Amino acid sequence: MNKSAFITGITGQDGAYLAQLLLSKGYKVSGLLARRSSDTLWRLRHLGIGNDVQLVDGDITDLSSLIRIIEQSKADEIYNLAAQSFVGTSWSQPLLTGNVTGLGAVNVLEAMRIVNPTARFYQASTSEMFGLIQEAVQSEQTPFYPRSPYGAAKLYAHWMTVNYRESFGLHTSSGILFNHESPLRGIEFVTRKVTDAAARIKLGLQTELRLGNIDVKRDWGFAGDYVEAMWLMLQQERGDDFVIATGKTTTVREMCRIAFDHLGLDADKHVVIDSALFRPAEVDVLLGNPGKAQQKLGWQARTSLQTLITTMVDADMGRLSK
Ligand code: NAP
Ligand code: G4F
Repeated sequence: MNKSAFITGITGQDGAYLAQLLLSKGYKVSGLLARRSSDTLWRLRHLGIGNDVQLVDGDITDLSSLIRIIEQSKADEIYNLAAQSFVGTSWSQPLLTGNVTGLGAVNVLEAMRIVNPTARFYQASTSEMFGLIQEAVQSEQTPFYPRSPYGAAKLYAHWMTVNYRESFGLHTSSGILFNHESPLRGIEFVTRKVTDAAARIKLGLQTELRLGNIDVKRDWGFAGDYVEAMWLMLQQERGDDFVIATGKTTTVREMCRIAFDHLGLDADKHVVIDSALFRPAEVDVLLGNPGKAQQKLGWQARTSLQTLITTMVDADMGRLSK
């Protein structure tokens, strides 16, 4: 019999790629659809899977809807990707972020424990939990030091995932994923903001790009590679925690240069530093060690930053030229 999976956050970047991957493996895929006034199904349509997944109304902050949905779905695998995932917004909406990103994960864990305890659970943890880094290269052993309400909410969800594994013997795994991007990335995140702006400047639709701190460094990979790691974690005999990263780090400044160069533009002529876009506390550098994932899951990142960013620029050029 085919396996079934339930994804919270299915309308987001990772949810769409994960749904596509699971469908390609023959899974029956359902996902949580939080009611919104604007169109949130564009990513699933973009991947051509809008009609292949079953969407169920509910909200991650509503335990009763999750109990009903998880009971009905009888899923073998539950992926919790739903979150208020934009770090910048977490300072202006700390309580919402705590509710959705932190407590929301525990709602899913609790619903699973009550009505489907044999399912396997994936939690979308994050390198933001390392925050003010305590080691130059971050691994599963590196102590956490979150620097934003988002990072703190994710850390709570992370420890609850570990706690449900140790307290109740549930098969729960936590993927500590470093930044991953794609043409389906939300426009508020810096890579997509840059690739969209470079395309607009090339097409004469705008002249400048306003950014905050461009000296920060991130370990950026491709979302399509990273959802494979999520799936691999749930195929292991036991739940565990894994860092998922490329092992390379690059400044925002250099990432901009790649995007602008690709279109024959000079980033220095268009980027304007805007102090209003600096964050109250910054995560200056992230660099992950994916050694455990490579050894135990056989996973490694396949897409270079150059390929990732130029693909995103091309996708934005295509969208805007239409
Ligand atoms: P994303 O594009 O922002 O997607 C977030 C998803 O959560 C969307 O489907 C959104 O629904 C849903 N959501 C938000 N509030 C909800 C609520 N109250 N109830 C139900 N659903 C809700 O994020 P992503 O980049 O795909 O990331 C997926 C997960 O991985 C997130 O938890 C993120 O924090 C985490 N993560 C991401 C990265 C990264 O670099 N991308 C790295 C580490 C960890 P709508 O579409 O309706 O808004
Ligand atoms: O693209 P960002 O907004 O991503 P950030 O804050 O690293 O968070 C992303 O990755 C996390 C994993 O580490 C996820 F957990 C999280 O959900 C999200 O997907 O910003 C990257 C860096 C930051 O240091 C930011 O200060 O870029 C800097 N930056 C400089 N100017 C900017 C801008 N970021 C944004 N969004 N917009 C700017 O104008």
